[in-house]
Amino acid sequence: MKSPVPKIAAIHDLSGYGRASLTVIIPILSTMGMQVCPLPTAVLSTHTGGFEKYRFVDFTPYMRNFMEHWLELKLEFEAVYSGFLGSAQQIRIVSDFIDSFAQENQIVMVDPVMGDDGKAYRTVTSEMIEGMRELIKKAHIITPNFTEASFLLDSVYDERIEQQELKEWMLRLSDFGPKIVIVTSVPVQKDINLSTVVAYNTADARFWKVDCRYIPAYYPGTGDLFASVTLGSLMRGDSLPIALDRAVQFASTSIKASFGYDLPKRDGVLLEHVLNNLNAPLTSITYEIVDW
Ligand code: PXL
Repeated sequence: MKSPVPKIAAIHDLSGYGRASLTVIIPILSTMGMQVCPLPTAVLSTHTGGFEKYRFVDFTPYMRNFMEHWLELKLEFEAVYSGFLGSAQQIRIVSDFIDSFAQENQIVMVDPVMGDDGKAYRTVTSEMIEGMRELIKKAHIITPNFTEASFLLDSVYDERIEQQELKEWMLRLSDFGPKIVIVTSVPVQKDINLSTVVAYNTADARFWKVDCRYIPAYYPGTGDLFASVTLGSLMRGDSLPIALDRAVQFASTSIKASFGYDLPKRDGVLLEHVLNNLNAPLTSITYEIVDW
């Protein structure tokens, strides 16, 4: 019998402290009614955003073996979702995972985590960027931020990007293959306190955007938070703009719930205070259709 609870294979690292990657993804998608099955890429004592001397175990040597066990068990996943990957080899493993577990009506979401604010993370090499360009060909949905989009396209990161060029970026990203392209942290020229999430759906050739007021605090893990809420919402049957709206509002609520406390940013957002919002109806809809 088919389970009423959809299964999601989540290929991400497990950082024991600090609320990022799996420790954000699992509670969010569980609260939204989905079973998360983690295939860890690495196990860390803490995430790397603000902690020194973190301990790190690379899980690459075990990933294929674990994947083979799941194949032996004939496990089926309604979604495959990958995020931060530590090496070009890991990117190839994710690519093989997607091929091995492909099934009809499955959602493959690749969050090509590689950098932020125009800069690549320390672990990212040009071979990995090339590998990510190959991996996104197999995804249905990609969620790069503005920095990662510039890396994938080999285009210059420029916060003063014009609308026409942004549209071109979205189309060029969709040319890689994904049906839905979502670019986060897109700068808004007229207002430095604003950034926007822009999405393109090839199915109906429509563009959407949701504005996000900038909150002066950087919390690690908010990218994972945004992508997992978007995935959960789409899997529950929400439309793309509603899923984006829910994800932006949840990210904003999470940051506001945390900002009033004098706690280290590296601890992440106080997710436990806001998880229940994921099952509440959206009380205001802020998305816009973009007429380019
Ligand atoms: O996607 C956030 C993330 C994932 N994995 C590790 C991290 C971070 C953010 O700092 O350090 C190990």
